[in-house]
Amino acid sequence: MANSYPFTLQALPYSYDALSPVLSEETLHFHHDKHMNAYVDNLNKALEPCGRFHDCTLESLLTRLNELPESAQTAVRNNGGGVYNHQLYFSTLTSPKTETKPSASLQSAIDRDFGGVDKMFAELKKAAVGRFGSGWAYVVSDKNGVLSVCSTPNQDVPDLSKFVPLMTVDVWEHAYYLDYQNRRPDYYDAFITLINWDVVSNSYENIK
Ligand code: MN3
Repeated sequence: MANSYPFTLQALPYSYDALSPVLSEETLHFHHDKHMNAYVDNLNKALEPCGRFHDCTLESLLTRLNELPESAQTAVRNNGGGVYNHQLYFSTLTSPKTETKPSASLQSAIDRDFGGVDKMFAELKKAAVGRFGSGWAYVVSDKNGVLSVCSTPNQDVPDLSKFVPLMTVDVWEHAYYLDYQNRRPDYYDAFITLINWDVVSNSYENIK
């Protein structure tokens, strides 16, 4: 998609039934076509009167929120964050039948910083399940390739001037309610089988 105003809804890089049975076709239609689409539309509406910012990338807008007109700041934070988070979320998933694994350098960073993939996923689970209300949990890398887990409320994003988010779990109920109702831990356990390590490894390789 164009990475500046007007933003467009990025198509899913797989079919709507590709993540089934972990996430149903129905969930993907609602989540992508309705929820994510609304963030795109509302981001464009908020930016429409802010001509000076029409060439800015999404990442740049989200790291310079306080430079925007005050009347647009909250809407860009919420909806720009919503677009950023959902792009990351959907683009780093693949069918549970597809076998991918971390690249050698990502694997060694995971071993060094977490003590292995299982421990990384356990820490990410704590952040995802422990997030009160709606929000996100991430595995991020700093600019030196050091990995950590963090979480944000609402549609906030990690500090993009310091961190590159590599993968994320959407813990808004709209992401899982049709398939898991209130069982967020079950959603998490199934969700991590969808991670597309090829995409995640590629974004890690591009940091250094
Ligand atoms: Mn969502």
